[in-house]
Amino acid sequence: MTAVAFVRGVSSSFEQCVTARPPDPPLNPELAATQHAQYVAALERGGYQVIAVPVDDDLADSSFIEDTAVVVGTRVLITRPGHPSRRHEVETVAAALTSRFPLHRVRRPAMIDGGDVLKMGSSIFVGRSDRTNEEGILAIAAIAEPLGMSVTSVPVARVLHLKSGVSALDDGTLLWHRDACEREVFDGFEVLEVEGDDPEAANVVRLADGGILVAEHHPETAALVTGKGFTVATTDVSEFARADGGLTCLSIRVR
Ligand code: CIR
Repeated sequence: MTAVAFVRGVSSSFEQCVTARPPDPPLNPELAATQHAQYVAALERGGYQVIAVPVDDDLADSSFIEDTAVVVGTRVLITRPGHPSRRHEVETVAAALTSRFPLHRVRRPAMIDGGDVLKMGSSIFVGRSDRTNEEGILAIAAIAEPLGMSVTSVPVARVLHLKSGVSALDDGTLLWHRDACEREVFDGFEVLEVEGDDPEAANVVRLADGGILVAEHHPETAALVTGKGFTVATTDVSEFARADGGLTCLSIRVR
């Protein structure tokens, strides 16, 4: 099967993104759009067929498409994002996915952001965070467990999403920053600790060709991942980082 990545271009209202702290200087939609195009090119070089979901200029955060849908095996769960301002993002994404996947829906009071969902082979770790609640985690379990996958709820308190500080290099190896969650959650997996003060340094994208895409502003991560024998590509996503997003947030990947 061809590996596919769904992306959504940058809204002209990008400077209104939800952020923990007001960005200074304000977010720059033009710079973000340039970086987004480079990110898409990096996905394509890494073997993904990229499918663009239509841009919506009223939805500031909509380029963080990962939060709107979770792919579990052959099924897709359309989320109910944890931040109310982001709930309208899902319909256009659902319309783009519906011809390819059976879609499942999450009902109130469940909330899920895809940024909280980390897949490692048949193990799925889901952050219980400000954006994802227990009902949301149960909704993922309801579609994953019948497929033979396990779902583990992971308390997340110091970062926005679980994957703000953890991500997979392959099905058995992950990058982890101490602010994301307890390390013991991943007993049985090889855990590479990312040091330093920025948990997002542990957020990387697995490319379809087995390479790893790393944010250009985290050269220490690139060195760590290269040292483990992975081929590393880099791209500049600094403007998205200022909007509290990482590399994974900008696509929904199906490998
Ligand atoms: C938000 O706060 O929802 C956005 N500004 C950032 C979302 C980042 N998404 C992700 O980590 N999956």
